[in-house]
Amino acid sequence: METIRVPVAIVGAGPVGLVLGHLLDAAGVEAVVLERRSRAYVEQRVRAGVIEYGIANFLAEIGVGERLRAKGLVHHGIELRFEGRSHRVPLSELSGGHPITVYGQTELVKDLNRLRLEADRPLLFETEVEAIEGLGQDRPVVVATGPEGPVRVEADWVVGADGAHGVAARCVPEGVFSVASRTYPYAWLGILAEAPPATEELIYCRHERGFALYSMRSPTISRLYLGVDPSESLENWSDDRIWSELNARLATAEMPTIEEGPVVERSITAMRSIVRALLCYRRLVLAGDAVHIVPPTGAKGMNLALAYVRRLAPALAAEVLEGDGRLLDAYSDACLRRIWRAEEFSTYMTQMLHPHPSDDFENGVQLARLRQAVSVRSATETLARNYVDLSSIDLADG
Ligand code: RFL
Ligand code: PHB
Repeated sequence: METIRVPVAIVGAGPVGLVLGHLLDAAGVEAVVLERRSRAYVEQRVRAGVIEYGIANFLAEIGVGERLRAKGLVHHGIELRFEGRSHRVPLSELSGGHPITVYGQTELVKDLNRLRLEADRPLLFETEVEAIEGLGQDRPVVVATGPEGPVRVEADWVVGADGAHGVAARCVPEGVFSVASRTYPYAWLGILAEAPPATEELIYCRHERGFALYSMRSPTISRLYLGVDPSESLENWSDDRIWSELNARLATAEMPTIEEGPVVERSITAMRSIVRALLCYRRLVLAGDAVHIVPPTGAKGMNLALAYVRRLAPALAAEVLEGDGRLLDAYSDACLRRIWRAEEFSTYMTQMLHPHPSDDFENGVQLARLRQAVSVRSATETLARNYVDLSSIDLADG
């Protein structure tokens, strides 16, 4: 059995675990990152596309902005499309000149992996964590299995950055923290297509047939989503059916058809919200999707997680290097405020854009909200500022 002794063990090499590892490294704190999947798998797992203004700057500041700046698509607006008409939300104009960057999570993960491996810092792929033992003691033990057999990591602190289905949160005894959640009656069928985007900016579309989102990854790759019933199965969706449904929902007089191309990836993701009310339990800290899930309509999940990981690194460093736990003590409360703001915005966007087949009241309210969002300046501005950078709006109580 391989035994590793290290101040911090990070479970999960998603964007959160990798950014945290990088920040700890810069602060002089040694960490090991354990990832159950292969490097190739995590570098191809298609997910987020939109990076907030402040997060793009943060990534550049910490040295992972080079390819993001070179290859990321800078967008100054998004479109809301409903009742067959397009309405542009001028994001930059309404948020102090700040754009968003469209850059795939796959690319960011590639950048972060490369950085860590080039710096010769431990990143163990195909190493699945099965349990975290002795959480109440000074040195918890991470029990895992890697390609060569069992691995045991004795750490001062363990960070569960292992996503929505990870093991870390399950190691906390039941009843220690409450979990607030909501399941939405929608799912997204997402495709990646080898087709040049037919539009320069993202289109969020509410159509009587359902939601649609037109996004992209590069000048030659489109990323499109259809709102579908959560019970839908991919088998029912041939390429022809997907394109014809996208066309039916997105078409307008100015854009009668969309550019089609080979579909290279497809998946269905059910929508839900989850908030765990505590981020630290003894010597375990949870971060990212391990703590919260937001529906993807606001493009907030990864942005939210990275926004507070920048707080977690100095808090852990103060604890590990100086035995000063004050920052870590304040960590849960500060993050939870931000998490609830992201839930609020994501819920607002989700509920406004997904029609209900048989609820005329809900549909009427949605359309009234959409009309307000595009015609009342203060409403458009609030949407724009929240979309571009959640932290650009200061709330009275911080
Ligand atoms: P991740 O990315 O899920 O990474 C967790 C990692 O932990 C590993 N793991 C384990 N490793 C070892 N042992 C175990 N027992 C393990 N269990 C799990 C997993 O293999 C994985 O590599 O979580 P992290 O780092 O917290 O990052 C969260 C983000 O991935 C997520 O919030 C975003 O993808 C959400 N999201 C979006 N966020 C945005 O900010 N902007 C967007 O535009 C955006 N679009 C989206 C999205 C998520 C989507 N889906 C598929 C849920 C669009 C979609 C469709
Ligand atoms: C994406 O490009 O994958 C994307 C864009 C906007 C969202 C969610 C996902 O709200």
